[in-house]
Amino acid sequence: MPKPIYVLSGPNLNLLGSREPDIYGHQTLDDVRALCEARAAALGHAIVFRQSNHEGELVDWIQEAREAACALVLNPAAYGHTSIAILDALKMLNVPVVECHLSNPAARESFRRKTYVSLAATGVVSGFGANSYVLAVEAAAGLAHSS
Ligand code: CA2
Repeated sequence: MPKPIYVLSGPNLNLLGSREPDIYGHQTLDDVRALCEARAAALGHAIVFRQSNHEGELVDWIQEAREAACALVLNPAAYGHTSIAILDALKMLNVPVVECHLSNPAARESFRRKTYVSLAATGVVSGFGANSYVLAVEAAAGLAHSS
């Protein structure tokens, strides 16, 4: 079994499914976890799936992924638009990074159009609701195999 794919989610995503379903869908983060686990297992991978509302905790987990993960899927949520600390942590990572968003930030308010995370990501999946995570896990597994 290869090292797991880390799937990390940022602030407020613990409340997914409880509001703004027109933008983010009706599925909860537990639903997303189940979808990711199933897709990863079909591809021969385990996942480590975590969410935090705290920037420093996300930085700690990204640092942990340096040794423990074969690839990282990250939905940084609002921290993607603000956090140079997360960008710096990602730059120290030696495994592929797939940035993931439920919505399509490029089609929303102007302040969502820039994400610092994109500067360190191998690629970005956005706009497909919960399926963005599944597609990102697929991409991460493919990148892990080829790296
Ligand atoms: O589309 C995404 O996945 C975002 O990363 C979600 C962030 C937003 O700041 C980014 O621009 C795009 C917001 C997450 C809010 O979490 C929710 C909590 C409850 C219900 C829905 C979303």
